Amino acid sequence: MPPIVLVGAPVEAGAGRRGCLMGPDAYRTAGLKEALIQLGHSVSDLGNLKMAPVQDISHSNPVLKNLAEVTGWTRALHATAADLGVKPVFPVYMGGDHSIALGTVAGQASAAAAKGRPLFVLWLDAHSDFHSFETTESGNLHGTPLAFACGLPGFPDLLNGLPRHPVDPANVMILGARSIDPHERDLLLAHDVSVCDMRMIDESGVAALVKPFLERVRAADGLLHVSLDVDFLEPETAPAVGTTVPGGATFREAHLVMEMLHDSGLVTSLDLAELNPFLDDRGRTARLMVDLTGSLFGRRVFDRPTRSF
Ligand code: 6HN
Ligand code: MN
Ligand code: MN
Ligand code: MN
Repeated sequence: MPPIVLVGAPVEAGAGRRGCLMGPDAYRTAGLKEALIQLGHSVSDLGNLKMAPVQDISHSNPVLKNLAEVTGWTRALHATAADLGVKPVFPVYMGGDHSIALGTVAGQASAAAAKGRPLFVLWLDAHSDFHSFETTESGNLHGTPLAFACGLPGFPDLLNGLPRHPVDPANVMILGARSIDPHERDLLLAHDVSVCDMRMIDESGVAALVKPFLERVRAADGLLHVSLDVDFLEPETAPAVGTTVPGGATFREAHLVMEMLHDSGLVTSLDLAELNPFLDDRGRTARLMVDLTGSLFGRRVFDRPTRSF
């Protein structure tokens, strides 16, 4: 496994409530770096990125919130991800609300294009985040990053004239969905995105859903970006998020996904999104997110040499 690079993205401009800007520091306090070192990885922390709000940007939808800040963060994260994506490192983007993925996925996609390899995206979330800037009704731009990643129309020039490298919607899987707005549903159907909702998890289990997706990534020699939104999890298990929806993934379902991702060896970048430490219960959600990241990087319940029974 290449060295891990932690990137702090203290972004809250994309969310409907404040607090996600404390996310990167909560991950540091919860010992993310130390946990990964414990697993034998070499880890560096780039600290928190900075951004300049972009004033000369506008859009016809009057409900959009904090467009100047979100655009500033998108450009900063896009530049960082495009750079890290071509280096022999594994970037972990510590959000920050999910609008960080407007920049991280675009940057990783530009790096994948430079390497001539397709980028796949696994979106672990209660929501599909598949609004364009035209269709969002809340105006909270953390509801838009997956549509932007897939190259949908309806966005202003977030990348300052740099080319967008759209992720093929056929290379995306959303897992854990249980809150999809009507416009998002139309767009998801029109672009044929694979949406595995909670009912599918209930019926077949996460493993049966994740396995064929990973096989497709492997067959295509793809790179895999994982975007983990705290609200993928059941709110009783992970309360520190502003957009809770009941009926989420259990503790074990979430760990199993991470363990399978680790064993696949296919994941090349990760977002940790939507942690709102202001809403946490004695750091328990931050610690859970650190543990889940640990599972993605090789932690096992019981480590032993492989043997047959
Ligand atoms: N997230 N679909 C809702 C909206 O406001 O557009 C919720 C978005 C949630 C975004 O959780 O990252
Ligand atoms: Mn999200
Ligand atoms: Mn969500
Ligand atoms: Mn909405």
